[in-house]
Order: sequence, then structure tokens, then C-alpha cells
Amino acid sequence: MSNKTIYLNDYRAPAYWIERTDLYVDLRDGQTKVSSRLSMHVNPDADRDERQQLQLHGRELALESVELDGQPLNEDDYELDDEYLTLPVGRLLGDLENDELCFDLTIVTLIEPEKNTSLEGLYRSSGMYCTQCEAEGFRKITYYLDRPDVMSEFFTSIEADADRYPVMLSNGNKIEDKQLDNGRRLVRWHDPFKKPAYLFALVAGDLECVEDRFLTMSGREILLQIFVEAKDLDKCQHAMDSLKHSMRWDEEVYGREYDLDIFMIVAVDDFNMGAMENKGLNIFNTSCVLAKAETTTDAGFQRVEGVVAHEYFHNWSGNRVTCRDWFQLSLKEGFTVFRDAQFSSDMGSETVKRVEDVSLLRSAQFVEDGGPLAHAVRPDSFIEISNFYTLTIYEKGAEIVRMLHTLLGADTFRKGSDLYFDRHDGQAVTVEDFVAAMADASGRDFTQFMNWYRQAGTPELTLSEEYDDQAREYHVTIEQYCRPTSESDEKAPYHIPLNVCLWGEAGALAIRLKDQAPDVETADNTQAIIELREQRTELCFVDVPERPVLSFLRGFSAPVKVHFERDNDQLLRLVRSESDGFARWDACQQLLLNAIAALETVAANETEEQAQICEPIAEAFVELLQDETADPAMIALMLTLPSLTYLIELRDNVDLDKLDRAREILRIAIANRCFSTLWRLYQSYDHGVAYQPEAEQIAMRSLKNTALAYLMLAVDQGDEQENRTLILDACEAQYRYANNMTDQLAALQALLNADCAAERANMALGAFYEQWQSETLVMNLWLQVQAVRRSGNALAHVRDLKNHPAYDNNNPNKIRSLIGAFCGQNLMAFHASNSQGEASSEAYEFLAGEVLSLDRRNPQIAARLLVPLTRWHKFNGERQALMKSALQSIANRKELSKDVRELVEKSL
Ligand code: B3K
Ligand code: ZN
Repeated sequence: MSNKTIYLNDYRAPAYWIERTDLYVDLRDGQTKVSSRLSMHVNPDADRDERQQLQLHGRELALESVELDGQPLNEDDYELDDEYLTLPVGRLLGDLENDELCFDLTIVTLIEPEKNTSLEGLYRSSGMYCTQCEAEGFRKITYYLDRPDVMSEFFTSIEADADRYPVMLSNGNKIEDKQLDNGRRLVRWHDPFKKPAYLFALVAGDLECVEDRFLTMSGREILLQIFVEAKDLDKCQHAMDSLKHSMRWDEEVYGREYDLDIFMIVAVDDFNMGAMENKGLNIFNTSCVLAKAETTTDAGFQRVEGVVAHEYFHNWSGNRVTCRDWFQLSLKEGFTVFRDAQFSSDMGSETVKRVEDVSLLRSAQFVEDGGPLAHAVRPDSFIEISNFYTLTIYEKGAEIVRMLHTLLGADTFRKGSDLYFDRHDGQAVTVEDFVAAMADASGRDFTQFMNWYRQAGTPELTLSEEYDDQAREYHVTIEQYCRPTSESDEKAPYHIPLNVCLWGEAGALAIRLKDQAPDVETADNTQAIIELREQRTELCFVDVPERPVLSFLRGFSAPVKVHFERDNDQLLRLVRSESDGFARWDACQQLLLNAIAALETVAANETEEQAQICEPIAEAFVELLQDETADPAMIALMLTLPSLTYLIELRDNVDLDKLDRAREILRIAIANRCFSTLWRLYQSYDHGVAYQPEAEQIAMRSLKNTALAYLMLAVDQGDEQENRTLILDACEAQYRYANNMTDQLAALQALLNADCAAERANMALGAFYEQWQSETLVMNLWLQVQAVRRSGNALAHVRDLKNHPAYDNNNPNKIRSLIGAFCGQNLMAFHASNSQGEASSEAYEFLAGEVLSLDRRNPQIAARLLVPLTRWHKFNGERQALMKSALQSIANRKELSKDVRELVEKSL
């Protein structure tokens, strides 16, 4: 397998197109025969040289026969290697000048889905056959032009044993279903929409289905089906509701109607990611479709809703209009993540959704952007495209679309998206085409804006301010800077929309800018979108009656880092008065960040000084908790301390032990100071309320469980026996009697993380296993809470769990729940120090070993798993060396997949 770098600049349209694809997939134990007939025609734009050869992609295929226009070819007529089947069209057909040149190719290959552990191409999962073709999996099914700009009309015949595979599905509409001899059955499907091969899907299995109907805005009735194993039929309602909500929402908000008469979802256990948007036949990881109160947490319910929506929205943003090449991946992913975020925000709480998205961006995407794997949202080169399904492509890509939405406003943005869909329906296009539609619909110039797609790295804004009370002017200077990344040292300035507001003692102040420069659009006179374009911008606000507190980047209007020093009083004013929920939360985060930074500089025995730092925050939290008008979701968000991951992101040369200690001091101070308020609040909940996965209840549960975690922390640290028994009993009662997984799991986690509850925790862990061992998705939660447990010997425990029957080292969900969670989320254990306080390499070596062993079976998951090691740049020298040495031990193996090879080499 070649480790060749592919460059965007080398893009050439193909010399041949595939008008129509007829597949016949004959599924038999041990060996599947795939016969394909491809109706090819020359691309009239291709020159004579390009027409000479037809290179079809193919991997791990056994070629049986090739026919050209019905004539069998022999081995001298073509070339075959482990990546291509190359046909010398010039030699075989001549006639290369003819722009009408067309021919049929019939190719028969044999494959072994039973042995396919990469979960790419056609494979088996829990006794069923299924496919995953994005990005380049179709070439593991048959020889093909496996690139997204080749769009073809597919006819798919599936033949299999009738009894064992009663369900046989592919894209589009079913056009034939007949019994054959020997107990076999043939089902034929036709997809009238031309599509690239990455959207092809096939499923055969013993599945049951839940059905519903949806009436589209033009009055067509669509059949909706969710296929699952019989045991899971009671877990489909939420996905079905989410699907119907998504279909209605896309009609209302984007004017997009579903196009086929049937929409199917199939749930499979073994799946490399969340789900896949194959045309008319979405394939889902069971974890993103099944949900039931007793077995699924609130976060799980929300994930199902979000992923169902995401995949459904791809039908327009991805399928009807697709990507010209894989460098354009964010064209469909960034836009679709933006769309699903808007949807989730409309279905639930806007503030909570925004806070969750920004937290993910800050704690994970910013790290990616600041490390050795930084890449642009539209990269110029890659080795293995599977490595580019990243937070940068998805989440930063979505932020870029969101900035366009902010700059244009909802109505004009809608005009732009209408123009984009109308102009490019049925085409494979580029990021430029998307932005051009937005520019044409609005008359705006987005030339500079394209830097967001071209340049890697997170822009940083540094602010300074001055208030002139004589002139009643408020001056703000903003400098933008972006650190060099591997793709470029010098960064051109970005075009950045800033949502700002000025807060006075009594409320928001009117905004007026001197000379109206730079561009200002004032929605009402207390809020403005200011557009930065220069490296340095000076703003002068006039008629400002008092020294204001500037609220900057409200709603997180751009994916940037901000350096702006503000004291507690200024931040507290924002915490108390901001009307934008995100800005309010962000001010609170800043307070917490300042306190943690201050605590880091205080010696362990300076308890008085520590208390002085913590007190104002704890005090503000007591006030917040007593405010009966406050939204419980908001309180829970504000009470949650910045994650260690985010704290690390904000620092260089991290001393993790010191950082964690500072964070814990603050957490304990809050827990102690708020104890009685939290306990009253906790007791005020009706724990038996009938479960609904809707925003108001989710908010209540999240505050209740945040309170429980603090209460447990307080009694774990304190020595009052009476309180301790009270709270431990309450926690255990919640564990035992919870009527939903959110509460049960939160109680289990609270027990696991309190040293004083060790005995009860171990009993609960055992009971949990007994209760849920037959529910594989619940077992993932069970593995995960143990992997992230704050305890001295988490690694040893993880090693033991690898041999537990609940674990399966071929199932991506299990790998993510145990190894992924341990290395990515249990930072204190992954980066543990030994008894002498020196950095230990044990966990790094453990991860390297896991990656190497997994790489032989599933390279995509192996490559994902190693990412925590690529974050070495954040740590101090000693740790950096150990992490790099673990990476090096992976790189030393000769036989590595392209996936793992690319990541280790780029990160070393
Ligand atoms: N488009 C798929 C991701 C495919 C990943 C392939 N390695 C799911 C999604 O983003 O909707
Ligand atoms: Zn997607």
C-alpha cells in the first residue's frame, strides 16, 4: 500500500464517467461474489492522453473476470496491482478522439466479508451483512472509480439465503423481490438519484422494523423504517420521533423536502463512527439510534436526536449536492454539523447546546489546531483521508458556516442556501461554490473570509481598553494573531464577526461607534456585530456615560481565543446581567479560570490565601443557587468547572499535578460553601417523576446530579460522620431506585469517585453488571465509568477489564468506552506520576501496545486511539520525551497501516 501524499492542486476531473452501475451481490458463507456492469462514457473535456487509460480503484479483491463490451479480456489486456485495475482503453478500443465514446465493463470479483475486521467495505456484524463505503470503502467491494465526483445511477441485486436473511436492503426503491431455487431469494433495488459510490449501502440480515409515515410539505407520503434486532424493537421510538422532527424542521427552516418514497435506518453493533448518510438507507451505530429511559442517559437521548438529524440533513447537504473531492469534506460536514446544531438548539435549549459545542471546540479542536496534526478546514494534502474526519473539519467547519450566518442574518443566509442547493443540485462541488452562493445571494465580498478555510490554527485576539470619562469615549484595541502551523508560517488576517455589547451599572448601554468604522450592523442599538479585517483594529465607542464592561464574542461569534484581562467585579457584572446565555456562562468560566490560575501559584499549605481566592466564587454560587428565577440548566452549566482538558489547552509546559490540585481546591471550596444550599435543592426534587427526554427535565436532572457530585465531594473531604452517612445513603438510594439511566449512572459515578464510598461503590458496580449484562450499550457505560474513575490504579483496572466478558476487542464502541475513555478522559491516570513524583510512561506504553495490536485489525480505530499521544506538545519536557518515545515505538514497526503511519509520522 503506497503512502503517497495526495494534493488538492493535482485534482483533475476523471477521463471517464460511469453513467449507470448494475451490481449483483451474491452473498454466500465465506465468499461473496460481486458482479458489476458499468456503463462508461468518455469525459469530453479529457484530453487524448488522459483517455488512454482507465484506472479503477480496488483493494483486497480477487478478480475473476473482466469483459469489455461483452468480450472477455485476458490477463495481458490489463494491469493489476494492489490498488488499481488499469485498462488500456486506447489499445483495446482505439477511437479515442470520439467524444461520444462509450462502452460497458463487466467485472466479477470475490470478497470475504466474514474476514473483514476493518469495518470498511462489506463486512459482517452480529450475523448480518452491512457496508460502510465513505470515504474509500467501495473499492473493497468491486473495482470502480471510487471518487465522489463520479456519480452514477445504481441498480443493486442482492441474492442470499431466504431464511437467514429475510431483510435485504439497498439504496432507493425496491423494484423486484423473488424466491429462487435452493432456498435463495433475490431482491432488486433502484436508486433514481445519481450518486457517488461512497453513498452506496447494502444490508442483509434477520432484522425487525418499526414503521411510521411522514407527509411532506408537498403532500407526498414517505415510509419510514428503522431496522434493528428483535430484542431492540422497544428502543426505536426516540429515533423515529427525531427523524420526523428533522424532516419537518428541514422543510420549515431550509425549504428542503425529502425526495425518495422510503427512508430507512439500520442499526449495527460494529461500526467505526456514529452513523452514515447512505442515500435512503442510513446505517447507524446502535449507540446512535437505540434509546430507552432505563438504559440510555439524557446525553444518549440527545446524541440519538442529533445524529439522526445530522444524517437526515445530509440528504441535501452532502447527497443531492456532494463534494468534488475529499479535500472538500467540510463542504458537507461543516454545513451539516451547523444544521444539526441549529436543529438541536431549536428542539432543546439554545444556551446549553451552544455551551456544549463551544466547550468541545475549546477543549478538543483548539488542541488539534495547536498541535502537530493541525490542518486547514480545507486541507491541501493528505495521505489517508480517513484521518481527516476531524474536529477541525466538522466543528471548526461548522463554526465557519455559523459566522456566515452571523454576517448575513438568518433571512439572507437562507437565500444563500437556497441558491446553493438550486444551483448545484445533482453536482459534486467545492467550498468555493458554497461561499460563492452566499456571496451572490447577499452581494457581499467573502474573498478575505476564505482564509478561514485555507489557514490552519486558531486566531488569537488580544484586547486592551481605555475609558475617557471627560470625552465619554471608550477605546478598545484589538490585535489578531495566529501561530504558525505546518502549512504556513505567515497567516493573513481573518475576517472576524464579533458580537458585542456594553454593560453599565444598570443595564446595556447604547452603542455608537465613531466614524462608523469598521463595518457596524446594529440590530438594536445595544448590540452590534463588528467585523474585524485588519491585524490591528481600534474601536472608539462614543457617548458612553460610564465605564462599561465590554461583553465580547457573545454567542461565541467566532472560533477564536481571547486574551482580555478582567477582574472579578467586571466578570460578576456579566454573570449577573448578560442577556446572552452563552456570554453569561463564559464570564463565569473566566472567573473560574482566573481562580484556578491564581491557586496554581499558591503553596499547598497557604490555606488562608486559597480560601480568599475561592470565597468570592463560592459566594456567587450560593447566590445563584438561591435564585429561584434562574434556569436550572444555566445553573448546572455555571457550576461545572472547566475540564482538565481545557485547562491544559490554555497552558504550555503543563505541570499536571499542580494544575489538578488547584482545580480540586476550588471544587472542594465550592462544595463546602454551598453544601446546605445544595442539599436543600437536592431534596426538593421529585426523584420519581416519569422520565421524559425533554429540555426542562434534562435541565433538572443535570442540576440535581451536579449537586449530588458536589455533596459527595464535600463529605468525602470532610470528617463529619453524620453528614457523610446522610449523603452516602441518599446517593445509594438514588442509585437503587432511579427510574432512568441518567440518575442511576450519575449516582454510580458519584460513588466511584468518593474514597469514603469505596465499599458501596464496588457493590454498586457488581449490581450494575448483574442488572445490565445483557444490554451491550449499557455495558459500554459500565466500562467507561471504570475507565475514567479517579483512583490510583485505574490502569491496572483497565487491563483487567480487557479480559472481562463485557469487553470485545473488535468492537469500536467497546474500545472507545474502555481504552479511548481511559487515555482521553482520565488524564490524571493516563499521565500518572510514580511514587517519587516522576512522570511515568506506563500508560503511554500501554496505549502504544493497544494501537499496534489493533492496527492489524482495524486501522481507522487504531489511528483514532493514538491521538492522546499526539498531544505531547502541551506537557513539560520529561513527559514530552516519554510520550514521543511511545509514538516512536509505534513508528518503528515496519508494517503499519497508512492511517497510523500518517498520524505518528506527522506528530513526531
Ligand atoms: N459521513 C460519515 C462519516 C464517514 C467517516 C468515514 N471514515 C458520517 C457523518 O459525518 O455523517
Ligand atoms: Zn456528516
